Amino acid sequence: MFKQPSYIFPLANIISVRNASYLLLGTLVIVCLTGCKDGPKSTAETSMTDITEPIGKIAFTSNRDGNKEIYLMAPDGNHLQNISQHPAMEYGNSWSPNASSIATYSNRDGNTEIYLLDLKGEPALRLTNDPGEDVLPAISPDGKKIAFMSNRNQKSRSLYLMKIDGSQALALTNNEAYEESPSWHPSGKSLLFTRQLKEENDTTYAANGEIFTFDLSTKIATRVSHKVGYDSGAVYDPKGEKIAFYGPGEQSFDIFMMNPDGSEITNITKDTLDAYSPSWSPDGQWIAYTAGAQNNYDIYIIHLSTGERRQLTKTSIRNEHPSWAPANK
Ligand SMILES: [Ca+2]
Ligand SMILES: [Ca+2]
Ligand SMILES: [Ca+2]
Repeated sequence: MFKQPSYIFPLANIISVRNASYLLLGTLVIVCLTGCKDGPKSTAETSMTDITEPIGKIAFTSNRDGNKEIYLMAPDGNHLQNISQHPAMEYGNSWSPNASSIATYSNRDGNTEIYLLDLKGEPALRLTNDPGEDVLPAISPDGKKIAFMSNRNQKSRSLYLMKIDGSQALALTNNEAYEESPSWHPSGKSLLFTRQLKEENDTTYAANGEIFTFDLSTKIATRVSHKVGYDSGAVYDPKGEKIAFYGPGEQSFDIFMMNPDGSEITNITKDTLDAYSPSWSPDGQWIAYTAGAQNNYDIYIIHLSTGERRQLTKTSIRNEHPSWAPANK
């Protein structure tokens, strides 16, 4: 059955006014109604559109060669490439917006510093030079700045910002709370990060992690999540409409979704494996994450609307901290 398009009713009104130019338009519409025989799609055609196959590259950290390195792979697990190739530890990764480089941190020069790894083979560029632990870089959406965590203030880890060349580092937060996991809003105007809220009577190591935003214009940190246990790893979807994060679920750590105001928290993995470190695909349809137990972690992707999961790495070591490359790279 051909479903009548709604514009057939305005067309009837247009003809009744006998306006010549409108009649011409009406004729064109009628030609299309009779000549453009698209018709309804068959069931087979529509079911093929349920899943958009993932594209691009995923960077992740793995110790498969004996020390932690940054690897790239296709979102089907193929085309593995070691891009750090250094006997020291490299961990975590953040893509530049044009996908020409990846920021990571490494202890190759002693204490941890932040480096830019060039994907065309130029030597790694050291960006920080401070006796403190400088970790977890996140490149801004415009590629001009890097947010990171550091204990250079002699306190616990705090949130810092510097230019992409490592200059003009400044503290955004400065308190005794342990903070980690910075990531950017797609507008570049604010950040997400985790703050550990230690209650006075809480003797556990992990305590309560909660998701905060940091507004770069007002310099104000605002708590977003209210959830029992250590919640962290928060990342906006490419449109800034949802936040994915990890935290304790019913049986294990799971990947969760919530609105940017912290409402409507939903568990999207809900299984017995511990899941961490979500990263959105550029089209917002998939989330890459790491999952496993007891030093055996692998990279998975999950399709959000169908719940389909795929395991991309299959090793007995640690594969972690996936980061999906920006669109079309
Ligand atoms: Ca290494
Ligand atoms: Ca350092
Ligand atoms: Ca919490």
